[in-house]
Amino acid sequence: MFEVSEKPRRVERAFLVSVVRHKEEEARAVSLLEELKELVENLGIEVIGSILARVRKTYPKFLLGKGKVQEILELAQAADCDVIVFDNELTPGQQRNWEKESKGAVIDRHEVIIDVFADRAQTREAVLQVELARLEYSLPRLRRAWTHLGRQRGGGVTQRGEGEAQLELDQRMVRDKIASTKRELVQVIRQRTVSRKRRRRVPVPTASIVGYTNAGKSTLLNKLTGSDIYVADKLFATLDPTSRKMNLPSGRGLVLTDTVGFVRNLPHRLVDAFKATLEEALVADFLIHVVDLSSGETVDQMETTLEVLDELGIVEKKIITVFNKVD
Ligand SMILES: Nc1nc2c(ncn2[C@@H]2O[C@H](COP(=O)(O)OP(=O)(O)OP(=O)(O)O)[C@@H](O)[C@H]2O)c(=O)[nH]1
Ligand SMILES: [Mg+2]
Repeated sequence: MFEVSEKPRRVERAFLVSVVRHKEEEARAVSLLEELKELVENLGIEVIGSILARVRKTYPKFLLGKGKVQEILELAQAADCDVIVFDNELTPGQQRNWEKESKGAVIDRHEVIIDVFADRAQTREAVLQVELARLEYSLPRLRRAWTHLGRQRGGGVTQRGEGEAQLELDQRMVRDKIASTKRELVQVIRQRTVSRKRRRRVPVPTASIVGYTNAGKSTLLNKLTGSDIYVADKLFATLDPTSRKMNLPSGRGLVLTDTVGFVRNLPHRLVDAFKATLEEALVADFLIHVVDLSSGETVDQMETTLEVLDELGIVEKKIITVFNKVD
């Protein structure tokens, strides 16, 4: 019997890969790769090298053609890396093929983001939400040599025959675990909703602070309300919504809620998982969108935030945009 939430075996040296097919995507890919580096380093993994692979077409087996695959494997080997991280999304099959070929761990941006969230999760609700996202991510990937689930079987590629039966067993266990996690989440969310409703009985207007990760949302909340919630120069410092009351110059009160930040190519299952948390934003009277003017990616980051809000069904809410980091 194994523990589903077991921590991944420590990998320490990463080689990053970004695949671009069109010249016009290149600038964005470079900045995404920079962001991926930050995310990976946030996990305590050193980034040793990276490559922006420019290709004319992609292939189903490895995403890249044979030549490029060899080139990347040689580079990663020469740098003595124990994990290859793709900025592009890999299908479960591609991931498996890469791991077979490299005999090491191969992960993608989504897995990195889920791991960062897992690292940060503090409350029971956040822990459960991340757990759910991780389980759903792992379900089609149970055959991997390096899954979070597979490693305690020795880390070897699952043998066929016996492996197939094991796979079915694993899938059933993961499905059961998904179901029980969902049930527990419903309970936790119900409790939070009750306390929110209680708060709402007092007719104080509410606003949610939303925006790209590291934009300065928590800093703004602290400044406005004189609180000292956690602020840090790292991605996803905040995962849980925190509400604080402030007094407006007019003498009226306003309840402000800090929310989880967004990031480009945020895995859909994480958006799904955090929907409940972001509901705080859904029920607010208006939103405060904090934008980091110093990032060099301001427009892209603004668009990402608006897209995620759209995905959450928040379309007709008044938004006050705050341009931050003007210094
Ligand atoms: N230079 C400068 N830095 C700022 C400003 N506002 C916030 N910061 C810094 O930006 C970093 C991120 O701030 P946070 O308030 O944690 O950002 P956040 O949007 O809550 O980030 P997440 O919770 O990680 O999504 C911290 O190091 C802050 O000190 C600003 O106006 N100017
Ligand atoms: Mg924050």
